Amino acid sequence: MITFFNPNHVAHAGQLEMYRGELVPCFEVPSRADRVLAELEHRQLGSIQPASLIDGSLRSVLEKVHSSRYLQFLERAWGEWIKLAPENSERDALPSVWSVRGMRSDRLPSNFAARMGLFSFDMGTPLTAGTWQAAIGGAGCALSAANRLLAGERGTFALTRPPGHHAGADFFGGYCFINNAAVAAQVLLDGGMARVAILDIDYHHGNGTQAIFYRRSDVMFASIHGDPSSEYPFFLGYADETGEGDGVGYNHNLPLPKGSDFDVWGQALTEGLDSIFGFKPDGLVVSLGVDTFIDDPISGFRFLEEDYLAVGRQIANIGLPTVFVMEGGYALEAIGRNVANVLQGFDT
Ligand code: SP5
Ligand code: ZN
Repeated sequence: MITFFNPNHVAHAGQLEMYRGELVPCFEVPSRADRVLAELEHRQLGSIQPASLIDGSLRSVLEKVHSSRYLQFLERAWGEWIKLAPENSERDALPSVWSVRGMRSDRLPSNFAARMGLFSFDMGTPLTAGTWQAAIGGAGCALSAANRLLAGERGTFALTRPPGHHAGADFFGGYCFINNAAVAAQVLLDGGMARVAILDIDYHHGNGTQAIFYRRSDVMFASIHGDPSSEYPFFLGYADETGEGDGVGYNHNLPLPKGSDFDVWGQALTEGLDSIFGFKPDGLVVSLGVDTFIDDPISGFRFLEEDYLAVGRQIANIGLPTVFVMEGGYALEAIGRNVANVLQGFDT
């Protein structure tokens, strides 16, 4: 397993997120990636290299996954935020107003708060001084990992944060800004693969990834996650979402009740991998969240550490070149071992 890590991840370090009417410390912290990196080094699971940050092809793939006006907003947002008031440089930006059904989203407001709301869907995702640098570094990481797969590698890992699977073509949320898994999939397609599957095993439904590919037949999205009726992100991820237009039949949601353990989850994985196998893809992108862990502070599945070895083995069994992309996982003490177990299971 070759790991590409995002050397700029630490530039994104949010302070507070909204939870039950109060601002609480962010769960998505820099030490997550550092702990995974340390464990991979400790186990010597393969070469580890920083993803190169300057790559001319990055912008063109970003434009295929995200809208231009969203990318432009993200790149300039911090500068606009601190121009509003000098003391803003001390605190992160959070949205507080949104466009919902019956309101307009075609007009781009001049007001900064209005644009924060237009391009987001929750109040748990602070935008910080270094968010753009870190998020772009993550996209570069996904690009490098996908390119190495195209060069013939069997498995690669994009180790980055902030995560990506909740970010859609033109919105951030769920701690995500740029959809790294979508970037990896698009790079594989642009590099000559005819079909690519994305398997999302984060606890939370990958609403952003689903939305990006919902009307496309070249990318199948399959996801196992907490039932959105009770679990974040709530408004997408049901089993009856099967795709639209050209994309009909290429979206497969497998929601499971909060509290599910690895026995029931493993059966869903078999089902998801079966539909991916039937799609006959040339490559696989795995949105690798380990917030399915029993001790995760914000999630509800009951995985044990050794279960992640089985996850890696089962994914390896379908025999596809695979890019793993880091998503969630907030049990800091175990995050390194859980991620390393998936990659080690895949390699054995
Ligand atoms: C990538 C990813 O895993 N994003 C998850 C975003 C979840 N945001 C909502 C968090 C709600 C916090 N709930 C705290 C429950 C404490 N018992
Ligand atoms: Zn998650």
